[in-house]
Amino acid sequence: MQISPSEPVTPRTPGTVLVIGACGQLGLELTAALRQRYAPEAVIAADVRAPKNPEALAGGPFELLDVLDKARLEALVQQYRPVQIYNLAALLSATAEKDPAFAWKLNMDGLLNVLNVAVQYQVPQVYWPSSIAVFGPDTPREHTPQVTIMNPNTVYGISKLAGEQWCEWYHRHHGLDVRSLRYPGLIGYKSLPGGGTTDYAVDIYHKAVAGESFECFLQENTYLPMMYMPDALKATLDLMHAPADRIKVRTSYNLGAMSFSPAEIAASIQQEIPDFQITYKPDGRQAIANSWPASIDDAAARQDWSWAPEYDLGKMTHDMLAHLRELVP
Ligand code: AKB
Repeated sequence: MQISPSEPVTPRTPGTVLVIGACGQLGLELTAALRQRYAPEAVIAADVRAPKNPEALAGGPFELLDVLDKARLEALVQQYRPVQIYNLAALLSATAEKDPAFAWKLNMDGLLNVLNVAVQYQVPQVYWPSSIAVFGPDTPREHTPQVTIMNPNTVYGISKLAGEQWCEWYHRHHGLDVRSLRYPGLIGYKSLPGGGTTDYAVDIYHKAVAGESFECFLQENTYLPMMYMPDALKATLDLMHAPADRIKVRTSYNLGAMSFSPAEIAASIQQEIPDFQITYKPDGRQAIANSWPASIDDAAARQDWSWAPEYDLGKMTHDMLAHLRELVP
């Protein structure tokens, strides 16, 4: 693949950052965290649609961008000269199974467009999220190692595994400083996920605070790796700010925090809301969950750039419920 850097390269505005997929669950919160860290106007939020709640991204610039539209992506990179691009645009696991062709196109071509434009315009750093979905039914389920048998059996997982290999390839062949994390299920109160298998662990808190019972689409004993959003934001920013010589993994780092089942998250909610009830009605997402790890070994991240999570299930539940109660009086 031939990619030639464009000439001449104009000077960059220091600190300009482009976040693609800024209206998604992670995008909204990462954009806010980056705007807190840098000047708000230096963080360009971009998405294929404007945010449903305009307040959510009101602190800085917003640009419409379909990551599949190469010309528009290039124009924005020429205009803003970002020093970092975060490409978060993707279809998640459950949605991807319903539209495999589009999921592959968005998840793969979107990443390649970003990697190519970053090489062409000498963008110093790229971030791209991978997922526990890169693992499959042949993978050891407990304390899944960084390097192990993978064989994902979902479209989302296949696209994430291929994407990881592309990131490594661009680093090796073009010297691109592209970094990545294999996120577990992410849980936050500020934004809703969409189309994932781990999403039940967000919805359950909303139902609990609304005084409703929750029907879970996974069986009560299905353990999955999970993480509270503040830890995910900290991990992402710590990874991106670590010195390059500390980044030994150029595919994607395993990242762990906690692991629980639907029965355990329900019990932790019942500590604070004793009347809360959960019922179980597994659907097609059960098969996806069964193919994923139950817990993650993230020793490489801990060793290379000092990763350490702050939240366990009890601490997360307490914080989630407190914040959601403020939002839903
Ligand atoms: C999903 O459930 O699809 C995502 C993921 C684990 O990557 N939350």
